[in-house]
Amino acid sequence: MSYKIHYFPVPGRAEVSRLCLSIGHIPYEDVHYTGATFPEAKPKFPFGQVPVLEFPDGKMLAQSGAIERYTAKLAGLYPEDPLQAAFADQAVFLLNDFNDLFTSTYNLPLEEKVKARQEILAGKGSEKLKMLEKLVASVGGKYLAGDKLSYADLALFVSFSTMTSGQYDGIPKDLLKDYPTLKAFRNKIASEPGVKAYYDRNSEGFRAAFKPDA
Ligand SMILES: N[C@@H](CCC(=O)N[C@@H](CS)C(=O)NCC(=O)O)C(=O)O
Repeated sequence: MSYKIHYFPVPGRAEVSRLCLSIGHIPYEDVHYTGATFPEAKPKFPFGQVPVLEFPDGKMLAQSGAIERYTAKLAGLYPEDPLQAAFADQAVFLLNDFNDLFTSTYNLPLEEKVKARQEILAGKGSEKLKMLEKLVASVGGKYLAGDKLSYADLALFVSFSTMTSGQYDGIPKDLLKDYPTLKAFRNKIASEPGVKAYYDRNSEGFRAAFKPDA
């Protein structure tokens, strides 16, 4: 009996938690859904959405942010020092502000989606990217909270690998060309042994963009 992560077969909102469990050598199983199989499973989840972490005893935890923090704590990837923990959370909440800008674009028809995303990137999106770049530069491009890897580093890595995968209409693969510190940071986290090992095992689909040299 091990943990189960219920989600779709994409990185998305489950990937940071998968990475935490994997880096922490905590056994878990991925349970994947498709558009066709999800509706039948939906009612069994606490809030009708995924990701959901299922415990060996059948208990279920929803909300990606809660699952990330829980799995990070299990794996030693959530700082024990309260201030460092707050700095890790601060980075993740700023990243969420950036990611949330795109939420309203997901279900738009292609042409409108591309236009909306380009407008976001030209405006509020670039403001947030500049802030994220400044934040990463302020820690000397090392780790976001203290002197070791935390779930916040993984969160930035996952978001920027996803965004530069070429799979998001309207978001260019060279999104980070004007943000060299963010780009170097993404590459550095991709090269962390536990992260690299995960993508050596899981390189299907757009996870090719999660490699150090992508
Ligand atoms: N705030 C939630 C949002 C979860 C969410 O939007 N899940 C989507 C997939 S990314 C979902 O389950 N969609 C199917 C549905 O709502 O029926 C979280 O971060 O976990």
